[in-house]
Parts: sequence; structure tokens; C-alpha cells
Amino acid sequence: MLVKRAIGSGLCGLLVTCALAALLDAPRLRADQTVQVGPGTVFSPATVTVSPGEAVVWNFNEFHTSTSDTASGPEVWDSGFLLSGTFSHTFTTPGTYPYYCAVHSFPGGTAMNGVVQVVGGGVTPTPTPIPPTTTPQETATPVSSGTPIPALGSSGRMLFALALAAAGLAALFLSGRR
Ligand SMILES: [Cu+2]
Repeated sequence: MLVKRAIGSGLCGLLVTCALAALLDAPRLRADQTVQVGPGTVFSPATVTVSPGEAVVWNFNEFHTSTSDTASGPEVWDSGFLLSGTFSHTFTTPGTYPYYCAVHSFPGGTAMNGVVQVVGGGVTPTPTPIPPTTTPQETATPVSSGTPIPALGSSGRMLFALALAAAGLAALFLSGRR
């Protein structure tokens, strides 16, 4: 009984470690970015970076616009004149997109201008190698059934991590009941 408990808790620790490693290895996603428009003739921050598929949300604190320098191309937007509220544009194409406030500046100006950088997409980030983990010697593991760790994509890794975490919790629960 004591041995079983020791194996159970050891297994649990190993599974949790594996789950954490897989989670940490999952690519970190950038998030939508919020730009404050005013107060003053300023976009803050003046430069934001997003990944394709993510949005920039301009939060208007005063009467301004957010207007792309270019009126043609993959990313064109114009909030129109806004005194308050938000305007958002979802960026899909990597590139550097300067914009301006039509009230206080002009394309290419410096009075009230900003830049959106869209970086990444389609490019697989270099995976961080996982240090090899020691394989447990005991085989009496009712929860893992000796399934080999498969080569998985990032979403697969996430599912795998969740499954491992669930198995670890199950092992902890079972060992606690004895
Ligand atoms: Cu303005």
C-alpha cells in the first residue's frame, strides 16, 4: 500500500511536470492591442505590433481619427471622426502600416501619427527544445497505459498537456483515497 502510494504520487508529479513542459512549449500568441487616442494629439502607444488575424482597437478619448496613410493595399482603415468609443481593425497581412489623425496631421506627418506592425503568420516559430525527461521505471500505471509521446502540432500538444494534467489529477485523487 505504501509502495503503491509512493508510485502514485511519483507518477502524479511526473505527469504534472510533463503537462507544464508541454504548456510552456506551446507558442505564445500575441493579443489584440489597444491604442489610446488622446488625450492630446497623440496615439499611445504610437507603435503597436500584432500577429495576422489580430485587431488593433483605438480607444477615443477626444475628437480624432485613425486613418491609414494609404487608401489602397492590403490594410486600409478609417475610423472617421470620433469623439469617444472605439474603432477596431483586424490585420491579416504582415507589413508596416503608418496611420494618422485626419484632424491634426496627415499621411507621413509627425503631428499625430502612429504605426501598426503586423509580424509573423505562416512562419513556424522555432520550437524550444524540451529537455529529455526520465522515463519512469514502474509500469503499474492505470492512467497512462504506456502510450508513447507522439509528435504533435501545437494544438495537439495543448490537448496532450491537458490530458496529462487530468491523468495527474486522477492519480493524485486515487492515491489520496487509499
Ligand atoms: Cu487628432
